[in-house]
Amino acid sequence: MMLRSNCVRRAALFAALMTAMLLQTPAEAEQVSGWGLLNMTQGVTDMSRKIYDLHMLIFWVCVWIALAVFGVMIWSIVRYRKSVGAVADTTMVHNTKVEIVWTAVPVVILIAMAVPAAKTLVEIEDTTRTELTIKVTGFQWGWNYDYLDKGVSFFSRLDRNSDAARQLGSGIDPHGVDHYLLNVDNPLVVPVGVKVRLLVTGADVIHSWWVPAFGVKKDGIPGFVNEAWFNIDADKKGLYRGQCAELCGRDHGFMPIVVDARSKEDFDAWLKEKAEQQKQASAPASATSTASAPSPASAAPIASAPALTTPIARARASAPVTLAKAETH
Ligand SMILES: [Cu+2]
Repeated sequence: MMLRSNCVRRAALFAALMTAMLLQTPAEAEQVSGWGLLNMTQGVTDMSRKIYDLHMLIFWVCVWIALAVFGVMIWSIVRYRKSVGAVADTTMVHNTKVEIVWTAVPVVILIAMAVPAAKTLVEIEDTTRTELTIKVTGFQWGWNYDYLDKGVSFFSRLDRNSDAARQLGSGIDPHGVDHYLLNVDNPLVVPVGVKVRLLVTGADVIHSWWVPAFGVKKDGIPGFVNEAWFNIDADKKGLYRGQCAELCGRDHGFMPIVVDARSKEDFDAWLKEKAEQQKQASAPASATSTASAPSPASAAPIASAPALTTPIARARASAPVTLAKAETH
């Protein structure tokens, strides 16, 4: 009887502590140094912040359940040990009330967690009202980006400096390479403040397009088209980095993702220029003689040779382009 009343008192104390800690978490959630580095990023989209908040909510629920269960367990083991003459309280064995309580409480906790989780999942899957659609195709080992109905398509692969440094016996110190293994030749360019829809697929094996700052990680599976979307905060222009998140073969670790988020105006200008370049490049051979000349970072280095049909072949023939733009986030 005494054990039961003690348990109830301590359970109430833990519940009060849980509530207090849950209220404290938003301040801690903003940490971006020290222990905060171990946590997932809050990202630069409304959705990524919602995912982060959900993650923190579930995290603290789990932490406090663990503390309550292990706390009561350890305290009971020490307080009621045989060496101090404790006698087992058998009133709780096969006790119907207790059975009901410890079945109902976890069910209530699970339902309480399922509600915000389902709400967030539904939002993640809501690809309606998008303004721009980009088809993302994973290749061994790189990404092809198609701006649907915009006449722009290009291949994005590991930048040449990283590629050179990673070769066995290259003699190049990776520490001296800017964003070693995290840079690409042609970043995906998108506008900020616009809901962008991605159609993600794979051309050979399963890949996964993952950019943590957007809260997007979507598998690219051959024969399937998966949807994802993001809407970058209007004031969060800059470069965002990601990687393939599905073990896809030998060079899986060498197919990074770089997204160049620009203002709507800059993006429109870039898209127009890129479309024009690619239109010229795909014109009859006589008209393409100038298209393969070294191009600036924003220019289209692909499709200069009509005979190169696969994205990889086109990418290999393209001029190296290095990201010169400073990161702004
Ligand atoms: Cu991959």
